[in-house]
Amino acid sequence: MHDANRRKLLVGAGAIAASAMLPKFAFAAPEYRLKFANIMPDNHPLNTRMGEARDRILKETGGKVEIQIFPNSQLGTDADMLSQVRSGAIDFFASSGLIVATLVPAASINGIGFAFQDYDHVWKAMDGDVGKYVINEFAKSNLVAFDKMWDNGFRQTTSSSKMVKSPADMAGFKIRVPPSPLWTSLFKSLGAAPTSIPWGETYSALQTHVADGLENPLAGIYFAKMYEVQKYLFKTNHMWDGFWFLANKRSWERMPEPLRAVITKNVNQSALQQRADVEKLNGALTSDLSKKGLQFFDVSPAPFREKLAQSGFYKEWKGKMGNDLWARLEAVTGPLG
Ligand code: X2X
Repeated sequence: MHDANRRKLLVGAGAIAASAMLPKFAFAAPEYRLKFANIMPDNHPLNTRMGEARDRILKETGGKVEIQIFPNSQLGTDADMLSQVRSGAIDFFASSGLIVATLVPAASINGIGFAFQDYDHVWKAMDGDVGKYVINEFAKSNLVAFDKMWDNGFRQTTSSSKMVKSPADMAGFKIRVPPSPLWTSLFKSLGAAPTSIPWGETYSALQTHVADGLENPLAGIYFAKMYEVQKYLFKTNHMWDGFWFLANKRSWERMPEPLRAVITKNVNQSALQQRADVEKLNGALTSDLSKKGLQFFDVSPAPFREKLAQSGFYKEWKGKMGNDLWARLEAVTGPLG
């Protein structure tokens, strides 16, 4: 089917499926109906907290601004939604920094392997000079990035068969990664055989052994039930990733400033609450996931990091990110590589 037709169909189907996610308040017809889409399940904190933001925005604008939420890849893959937000077919899109880096390369910066020790480092960088740099790069592509990133989490490695306790165990490991150059580069540098698969197709790819492994935050593994198709979890903490909340520039700027202020305030408020949710969940989910049958292993990240350094990963990505952005990151993390 022609791409544009397929997209139209998907948008139609999504609108029906998402009707349960429409706001509860009754006002006169809204002046601005805005679409927000993403790949995460509807019970992930990204969507539950955005649901709250949507309700507050509707109320505080007296019904003028109504946001419709399309979760769970209803409108297609991340790549599809990235084109939709660029064309204005949707107004808002929440995307992994690394995935949207296919358009804005600087947005890969948060995914540099083993860069962040903890959340303190993450938010210092992303709410500070690293984030400012990336937001400025988004603006050059006519995307308005909100200044508070949402949390996806620190990523762990899972497998359905193989033990992955050391870099040597990575050799030939068929691991699913999201479609993005940094993810592929990181796992190739570790000696694995990464395969890029959109999130919506990941469960079945693991089920049919198109890939044997996954790397994801605990919340992603939990809400998408990946424990049904994976057996072991290795706490590699190899990367932190979050979601940029992006707006189509034309659609954003056509709204009067006071309405934009209400949206910004409420989306950022929900982002901060969502960060707390995800951090808590990623701590609490270990026992839930164990009960579901996932077996946990603590591994030492240091040898993985050394392997990355030896393979030239840091040198390569410093070159790609440029000295300015790299220095902003190292100002928080200390020297990398
Ligand atoms: O695709 C994934 O693995 C996800 C949802 O965790 C991202 O980080 C984009």
